[in-house]
Amino acid sequence: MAGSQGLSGLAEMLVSGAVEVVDLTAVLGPSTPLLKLPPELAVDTPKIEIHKISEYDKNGPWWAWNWLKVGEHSGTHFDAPHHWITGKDYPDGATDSIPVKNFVAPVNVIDCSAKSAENHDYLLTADDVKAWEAEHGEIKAGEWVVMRTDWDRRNGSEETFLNADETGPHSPGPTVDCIQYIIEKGAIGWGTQCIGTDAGQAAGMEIPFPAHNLMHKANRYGLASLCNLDKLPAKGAILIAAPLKIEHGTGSPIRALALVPKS
Ligand code: 23J
Ligand code: MN
Repeated sequence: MAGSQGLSGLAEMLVSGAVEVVDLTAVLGPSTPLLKLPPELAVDTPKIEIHKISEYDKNGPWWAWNWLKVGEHSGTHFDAPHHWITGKDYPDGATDSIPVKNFVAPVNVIDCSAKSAENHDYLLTADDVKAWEAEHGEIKAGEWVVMRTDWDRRNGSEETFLNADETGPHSPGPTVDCIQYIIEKGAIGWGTQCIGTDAGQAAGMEIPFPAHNLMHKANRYGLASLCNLDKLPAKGAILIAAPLKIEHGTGSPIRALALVPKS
């Protein structure tokens, strides 16, 4: 069978290192930057807490363990369709009902790092994506599209990561027509290296938060706070991004990984 032959090839390449596993995940802890919403509009996700139960002491002499307080949309995380009002009714749109097949898929990496360094409000358009396809090849149904901005280099502090001033947060993201285009192409999801899948200024777009509104309306997914996209090829890597199976969950922190052929 073609499938088993391909998989034995992959097994060999994983063991030999011909295929590398790249970590696309930020450390999750009390200093993880979190989204700040306008207080008149919404309540924010709480700060992450890690509480020790025991560490080889009177509370547990031979073992160490912790309990966590963590919002679903914290750090490197997955957005399920159920997260947004436009996607709320899909029977397979929550963390415990999404088909697991969708957690392993090819990934297209669009490098916007230079433009995002120059303009913190840089927006990727449908025409930009088409130009990228002309150079690197078509985006196919069932594949992820992720926006490389190298924003993970700002992840050390909430201030640099959110990049807010009196006019609000400033971080790159997609336009409405960009998201409409990748949905047309059959993309399984849209990912970014910023705090959320939408640009910092996305609340003011003609469709507010288009990555959330339109992707989830189409029963598709989002990934936020991805790291190390500079280590991936434009095409050819496999993304593994599986949320915790939270009961009727809207998303979850993930350990995002990429399988990358060594060049
Ligand atoms: C809630 C409200 C607005 C946004 C978000 C969450 C996210 O970015 C998220 O983490 O899904 S923009
Ligand atoms: Mn989210």
